[in-house]
Amino acid sequence: IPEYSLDRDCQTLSRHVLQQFSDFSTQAQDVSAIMNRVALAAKLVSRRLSKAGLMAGALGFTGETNVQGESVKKMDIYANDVFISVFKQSGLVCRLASEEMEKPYYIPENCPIGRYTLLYDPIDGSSNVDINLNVGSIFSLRQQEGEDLDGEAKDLLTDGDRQIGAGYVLYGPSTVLVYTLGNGVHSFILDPSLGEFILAQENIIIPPHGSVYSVNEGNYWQWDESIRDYIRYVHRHEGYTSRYSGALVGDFHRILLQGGVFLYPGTEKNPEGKLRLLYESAPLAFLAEQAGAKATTGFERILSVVPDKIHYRTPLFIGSTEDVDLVESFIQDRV
Ligand code: AHM
Ligand code: MG
Repeated sequence: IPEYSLDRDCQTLSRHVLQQFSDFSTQAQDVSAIMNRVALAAKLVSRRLSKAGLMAGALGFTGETNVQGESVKKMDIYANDVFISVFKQSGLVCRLASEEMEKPYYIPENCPIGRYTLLYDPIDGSSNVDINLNVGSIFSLRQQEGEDLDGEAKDLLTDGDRQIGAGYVLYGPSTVLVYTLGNGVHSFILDPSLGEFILAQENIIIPPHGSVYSVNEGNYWQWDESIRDYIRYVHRHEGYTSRYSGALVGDFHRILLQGGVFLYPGTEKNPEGKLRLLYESAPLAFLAEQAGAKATTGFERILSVVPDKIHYRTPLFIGSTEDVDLVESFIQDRV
């Protein structure tokens, strides 16, 4: 039985999204319909994850390799297809672009009237999936700009300030949805008995400094000396603590609520790092800035980066302003 505290008015996600708009314009209606669809995808993925260990054929690898050169998990495909199927009938989204698909997926029946493109990472932190640890989904919403005549989606290769909405779903002990439409960052918790996302926190602000630094230190010898200098700095100063879960959504969520910094620098083998701009770094950067914090490549605001391909990667430093500034000062001092 849900026992909400009496001072909470059980605001649902759909009502909250509508209230982000001052009118009932077409855009307000479209975006709330899209957010409802994202929430439906989240519920479907959440339900599957909660039972995956009991189901035959839900976990493990498919044997395929995706466009990123990574082994594909069955759950990656399931979640990728869930987003496609919930948006197929939406009439709103004309294209979907995801980590798991080399080229965007076109929904011909929604084109050209579909006025939006959804970019997403269906399962972020896939290495956690088979061992029942937290994973996430990340999404970014863009307005269709001009026509995509050659089907190459070149119009998506623009900066992150063009996002009209972004967010993620964290599948943890509870399923949490965090979103922004450019007017603050808000979080919702799925009440499985109601099948509704209920408001948990509005206008979240990331503290200017936090004790956590979150990075895969296994890459230490592959980093640039400036990043090693920063890590040596936190090792030598009191008050820092390390947390790294292998799922960006979970690591970012901790920082959203408690402050700190997440780092995925370039390495010798992959100078651009691992994380993809359009459906991983840019949506989280939009959330970070809306929560009063920062996201950079070390040199440039993540939201200003213009990619040259859909699966473009960039180093990512994101979190509390003072902590990101400190990382940046190490990087820029070396140049
Ligand atoms: P994925 O979307 O294929 O799971 O890759 C992204 C994930 C992030 O969630 C996480 O921060 C990072 O990759 C972990 O990578 P590594 O194992 O190199 O530290
Ligand atoms: Mg990912």
